[in-house]
Amino acid sequence: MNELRIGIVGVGVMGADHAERIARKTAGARLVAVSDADQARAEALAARLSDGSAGGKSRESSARHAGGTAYAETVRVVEDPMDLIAADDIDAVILASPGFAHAEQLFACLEHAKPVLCEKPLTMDAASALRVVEAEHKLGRQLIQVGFMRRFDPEYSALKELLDSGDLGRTLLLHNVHRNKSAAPTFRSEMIVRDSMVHEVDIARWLFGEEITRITVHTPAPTSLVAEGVLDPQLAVFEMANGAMADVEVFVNFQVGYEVRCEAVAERGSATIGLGSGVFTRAGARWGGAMPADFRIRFEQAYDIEVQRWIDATARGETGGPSAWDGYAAAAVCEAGLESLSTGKPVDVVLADRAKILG
Ligand code: ISE
Repeated sequence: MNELRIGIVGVGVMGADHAERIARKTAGARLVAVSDADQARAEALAARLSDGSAGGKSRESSARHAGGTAYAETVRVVEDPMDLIAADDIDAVILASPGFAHAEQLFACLEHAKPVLCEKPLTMDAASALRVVEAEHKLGRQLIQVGFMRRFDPEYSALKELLDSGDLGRTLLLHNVHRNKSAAPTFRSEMIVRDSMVHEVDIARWLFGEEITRITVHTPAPTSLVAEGVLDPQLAVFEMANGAMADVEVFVNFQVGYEVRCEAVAERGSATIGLGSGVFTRAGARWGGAMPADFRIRFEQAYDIEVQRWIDATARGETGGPSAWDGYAAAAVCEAGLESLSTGKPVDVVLADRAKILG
């Protein structure tokens, strides 16, 4: 089986992380091209991964490709992301561009029948996300996987398995905590919903196997360590279609480190993940361990598993994982969440009829 030839659109934090992952860790794929609005950033990454310093994987099978800027032996820079998506020597695409660029790029992937791993959010609003779902459905084959990587995290997977086993009875509640050490000053209140809370939106839908029907976003007095007007932390409550509930504290300027916890409360017990499975020490009248600095460290394994499974499935001509519908449903919940953020009131989630759309 030939290696899957991958192109990455957007090589900021996540795109660069995936590029390194494909260069160093995954099997069965190689990075062929990258594209970024910041050409210099794309060039620096391509040069770094092309000059043999990537380490780990053998570059022997890599060929020099025509077109684009010539970069050492392997990775080329393509100025226009549409050209990268259309290129004959790209079998599959990772979209890690800003969310506002996703809709157009996803339509291009569908047009060229390119399997695509799309970082969240699928698109910026529910209406455009639904158009993506419909366009993919018309093709009659799943090509889009959304980057809700927590589903691949061993702790979340074990929790899901436990809840699905029924050993604890019916799941009644989820309590979630999602804290980042710090966020850029440009990370406004809306982004806390759309970029951060969206993970708990997906996790609640996935763990319960139910849609979210209503969301309320509360905004306690903000920390003094953020710019004027940024509502951080936020406390949200999701109401599930079956009557269960989930709450989440999202606090993106926690100062200490990265912390993601989830406790599921069921009829006959509870289960908690994210307590920090690293080395715990007891010394000098203190006990504890280190906290990861950010999500790339905490969820490194989840990203590795996510991308490797995507490569393997794509090589088999399949796509699995979180679907465009999951991306659309999350977008619809976030849209209602943004309304609740501004009004402080509960907002019903408007979701298209899945059976009507997907048959
Ligand atoms: C970021 O985009 C992520 O996806 C992280 O998992 C999340 O913790 C962070 O708040 C987001 O900004």
